[in-house]
Amino acid sequence: MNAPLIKYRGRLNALSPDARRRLLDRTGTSDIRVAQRTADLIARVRHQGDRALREMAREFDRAELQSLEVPRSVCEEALASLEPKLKEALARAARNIAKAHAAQKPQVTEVETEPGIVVGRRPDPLGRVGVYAPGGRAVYPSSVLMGVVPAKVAGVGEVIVCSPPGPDGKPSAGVLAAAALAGADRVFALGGAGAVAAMAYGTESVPRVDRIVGPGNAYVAAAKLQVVEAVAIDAPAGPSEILVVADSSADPEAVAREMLAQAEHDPDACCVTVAVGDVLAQAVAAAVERAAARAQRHEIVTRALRERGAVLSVDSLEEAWPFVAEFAPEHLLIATTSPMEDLPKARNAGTVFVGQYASVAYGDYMTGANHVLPTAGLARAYSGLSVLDFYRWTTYQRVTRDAAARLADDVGLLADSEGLFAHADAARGWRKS
Ligand code: HSO
Ligand code: ZN
Repeated sequence: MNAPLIKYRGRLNALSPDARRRLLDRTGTSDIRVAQRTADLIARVRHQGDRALREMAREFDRAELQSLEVPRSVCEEALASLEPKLKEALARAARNIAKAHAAQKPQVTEVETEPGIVVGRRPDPLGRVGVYAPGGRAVYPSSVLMGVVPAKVAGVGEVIVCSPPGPDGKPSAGVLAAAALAGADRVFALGGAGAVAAMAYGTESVPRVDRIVGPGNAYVAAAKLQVVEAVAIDAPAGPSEILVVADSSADPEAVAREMLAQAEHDPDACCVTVAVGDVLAQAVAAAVERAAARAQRHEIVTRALRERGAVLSVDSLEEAWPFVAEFAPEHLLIATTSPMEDLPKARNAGTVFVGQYASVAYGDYMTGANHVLPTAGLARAYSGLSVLDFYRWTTYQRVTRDAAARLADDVGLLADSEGLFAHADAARGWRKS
């Protein structure tokens, strides 16, 4: 007992190589039994379809499902029964998400690479998308909006939502209400690996989708990785993370609030502050300790901070940016004197909160940015969910008669050099003699 509340303290540069490695390595423990059980569940759904899904609902959710699909009227009722102020807040969030994502819509591009040769690329909305919404501790109607609204903005043909049922056979009312508000086309009372398998391969009741998005528990994450032969997925998302970069302009209490906000998501959440100067670091650590002591989700918060919390100091901001890039946080909050000047220096963050007034909570719910983001350092290469995830691209090329004649000889030469003589023939077919 009496382990310090914040696991890593002191100077960033003084962290032992081992501590630094542990702080940076947030990849999940890939449990072989989870992978095996997930594979069994997927196989059951592939072979027995709806029957397997009903059995799994009985087994895992203690739900007796009449129909796997939740009628539209039930979702509409859930929306209508929301407390009016809450409903208005959810609608405001949906509007902002729609606005922000509409601005991201991609365009057709065409370029003439040589006279008479045009190469084009056209975005096509996906035909059908599945949005997974977890049950249990992480029932987040806001996440339903983050998946469904951008898909609808992109013009996806059909958006389905899967979320595990409670014992009454229905997903949580908040999830149903958000699905109705966001304009989901169909909702299914399905959870876990079974839901992922159903969306990947299709069953009698559940249509196969082209891409599955949305976070889930370890089984959902494992299942998504196991069905990639059949369906596209989004970037794997694990426990929440925040990295705050703060200088003397930052309010330590505000920094502590941000640390607590992401810590309360998950005992495996990773919350880190890099502060300029020891005095600020001390003040932030003290504020985090006070806030943790009175946190409502005390158990989760303290476990997260004890396991992975960090408040580290640097001599100057310049020292912080290489660490930011290496850490590649899901959320980065830049609480500095000139946050807009610092923004370009911040690399590899899932999403950035510019200036201390930009609380991560605002982005989690309301600014319009997406909160489905890469974690565990995957922000090095992956981006947060956006409207682009709901398109595929078709490239095309157009060649005039004259341009064909100009291509014939060089393409023939390249084809000959690869021993592909029919290619060479096809190329030379339009030669002008
Ligand atoms: N911060 C979470 C998203 C969320 N926050 C949902 C509140 N509700 C993503 O890491
Ligand atoms: Zn959050």
